Amino acid sequence: MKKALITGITGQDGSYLAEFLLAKGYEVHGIKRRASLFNTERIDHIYQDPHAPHPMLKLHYGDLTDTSNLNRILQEVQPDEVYNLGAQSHVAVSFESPEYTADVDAIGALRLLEGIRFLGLEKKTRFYQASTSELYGLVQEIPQKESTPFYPRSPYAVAKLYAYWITINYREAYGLYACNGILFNHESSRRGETFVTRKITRGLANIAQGHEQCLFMGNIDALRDWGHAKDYVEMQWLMLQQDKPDDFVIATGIQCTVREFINKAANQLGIELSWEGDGVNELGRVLSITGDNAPALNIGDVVVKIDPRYFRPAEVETLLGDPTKAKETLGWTPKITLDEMIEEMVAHDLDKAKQHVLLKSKGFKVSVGRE
Ligand code: NDP
Ligand code: GDR
Repeated sequence: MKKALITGITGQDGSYLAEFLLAKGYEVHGIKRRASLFNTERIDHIYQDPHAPHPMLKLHYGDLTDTSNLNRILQEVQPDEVYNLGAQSHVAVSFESPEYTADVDAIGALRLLEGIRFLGLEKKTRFYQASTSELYGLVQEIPQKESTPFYPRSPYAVAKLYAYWITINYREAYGLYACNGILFNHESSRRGETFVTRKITRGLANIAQGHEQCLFMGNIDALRDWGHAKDYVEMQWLMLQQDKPDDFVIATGIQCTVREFINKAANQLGIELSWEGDGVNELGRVLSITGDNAPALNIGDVVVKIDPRYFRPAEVETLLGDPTKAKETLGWTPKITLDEMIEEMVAHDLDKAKQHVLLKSKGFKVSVGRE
């Protein structure tokens, strides 16, 4: 039986990967952070009682900023595979907390690699690093592939650049089986609420049901290549099952703007939007409504506005990946389309919004969360 250690198991990808590995018969260990509130919502459905005879999912308290803690967990678990998914993963937040982001996202990767080496696990333990399309930043070539030069545009991307190269360095210097997955944006109904796709599906569902009035957005002309997280974690595993370690771009090869994403999500709710103004003073207004998912809205209501607060000090305008190498070498292809993913996300958030309506109607207090 193989053992896997996942950092970031409580995050979007960590939860899907843990599910995937458990289904493959792995003993899965995950590092969770101590928080003042429970933070295991995404993995509650696969939680196993530690008092049970042979739990296949085990959680350890830890933090990527804590070297001795990571070394102790590595020593205890002796993992066959380490998936380093833990990160301060929000690009905009990295401009507010650049030093912390560097500590977790750059030096965190080093701590794990050095731990593997220090404990003499370099022949046993395979290492996956969650690299990112943000490395391409100010784009030098479209579409972006493994050989496209990097030009990071945020403290997050610069930190991830260090993690990318230190992973390659440990592979070359110490013969470690270590890989970078250069993943383009991937989403799901488990996506954090402040990333743009989830902000849109959740915001529009809440507006349609009367919990919020308006969606305040930043640069809606940004172009992204969006896939589904469930498809992408399979590739993370595949990368560690090859004869030799390598780095791969994982993407759909299709891009659209944030504005198009908003239109598609609105359409799922039966709402058609019209747009007025330019990218800075733009408004999204309700043009038509069909079906009964938007009882709180009327024709002509403004549901999207631009708020300069959400513009970034340096933006990544366009990302489009070329996943040819992953398709040819790993036999990987994404299965879930953008439209199917948006349908899933909107259905999930509409369901939540309707639950809130019900709770409110019975006099219960409902917290919608604040960005
Ligand atoms: P999430 O933000 O959903 O999850 C991040 C995880 O990292 C959470 O479990 C979080 O814990 C944990 N974490 C944060 N800080 C620390 C820390 N100091 N020590 C230990 N753990 C920490 O990210 P995703 O699941 O979307 O992404 C997974 C990885 O892939 C990240 O490294 C991200 O940068 C990278 N990536 C993501 C892409 C995407 O589109 N989703 C694309 C390319 C790369 P907690 O739950 O307590 O906050
Ligand atoms: P990104 O994802 O920065 O690509 O990083 P995000 O969803 O935050 O932004 C995508 C694009 O949308 C624009 N945008 C907004 N973004 C947010 N969050 N909120 C807004 O209101 C808003 N309005 C417009 C952004 O400017 C940007 O252009 C994600 C993360 O998961 C990283 O960890 C990962 O490495 C990359 O994807 C690939």
